[in-house]
Parts: sequence; structure tokens; C-alpha cells
Amino acid sequence: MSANQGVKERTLVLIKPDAIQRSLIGSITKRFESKGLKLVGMKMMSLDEAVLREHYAHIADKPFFAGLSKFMQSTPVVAMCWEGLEVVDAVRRITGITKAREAEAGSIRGDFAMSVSCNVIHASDSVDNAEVEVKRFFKADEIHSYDKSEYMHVYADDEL
Ligand code: IDP
Ligand code: MG
Repeated sequence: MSANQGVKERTLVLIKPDAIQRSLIGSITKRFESKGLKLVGMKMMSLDEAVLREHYAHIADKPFFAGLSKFMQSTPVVAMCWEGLEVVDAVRRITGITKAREAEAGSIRGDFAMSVSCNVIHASDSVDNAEVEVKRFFKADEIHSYDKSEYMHVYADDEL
């Protein structure tokens, strides 16, 4: 890997069961690719109650958690790790707000979803949480390093 493609920042995205059922995996992944982000990890996996309690610890005591947990276990999810400059913030902007029917047009939730709970993807909300979440869903050898030839057109020299 060349020096100018060193790791910038990584974030976790989960494609949720509503998107799996609605055949949106390709459309959603395309949004991140088109933005210029580098895909460094990707797998389909089934989540259990334990990992969901950990992942959603901040809302595990809410009345909707049981329903959310059931929903998140209703199909496998697609876990993705994306890399880029200030990528955590960039991906949250592309994702849109939690209540999808009010999410900005052009965002993934704004364009593909209507629900608060079935809002098609999860995205890490801070750099610190992203680091923890990537480790929660990926083993070290499931995250890949490689040069992406388009980087020289995605970023200016002083950003690389
Ligand atoms: P976020 O996904 O936009 O970061 P969080 O507040 O972290 O939103 O909530 C995690 C997930 O929990 C949401 O994406 C959604 O699926 C679900 N959720 C959040 N609030 C509600 C609610 O009020 N009712 C039902 N589900 C909710
Ligand atoms: Mg969140």
C-alpha cells in the first residue's frame, strides 16, 4: 500500500433486514461507492440477542428494544466497513436522520425508507464508537488494506 493511502478513518454500516427483504443491498452499497469511499470489509451475518444488547446498549432499556431486536434478527444483515477522510461524519450525512420519513431527500433513509425502526441501515455516530463497532463486527483479518486507483481523483493532493 502506498504512503498516500494510509488509513484515514473507518466506520461501520449495517444493512438492516428491511433493506435485505426489499432487495436494496446493491442500491445502498452503490451510494457509498459513488461517494468515493473505500470498502475495506464486507460480510453477511446473523445477529443474536447478546450482540444486539451490546450494540444497542444506549437504547436497550427502551420499550421498543424487544421489537427492534426481533426485527434485527429476522434476516441476516450485511456488515460493511468503509474507509475515507472524516468518513464517520460523511456516512452519517449520507445516512440521514433516524426517523426516515423525515430524513433529507438524497440521503439513504430519505430516499429508501419511511419508518423510525425499519430505516434500512445502521451507521456509527462518532469516531470513538466507530472504532468499537468495527471491532464488534469484524475480526482483524476481515479488514483489508489495498490501494484504490480512483483516490487520486477523489481527494486533492493535500488531503491524501
Ligand atoms: P440511529 O440509527 O439513527 O443512530 P439510534 O437512536 O442510535 O438511531 O437508534 C438505533 C436504532 O433503534 C434506530 O436506527 C432504529 O432502528 C431504532 N429506534 C430508535 N428509536 C426508535 C423508536 O423510537 N422506535 C422504534 N425504533 C427506534
Ligand atoms: Mg445510533
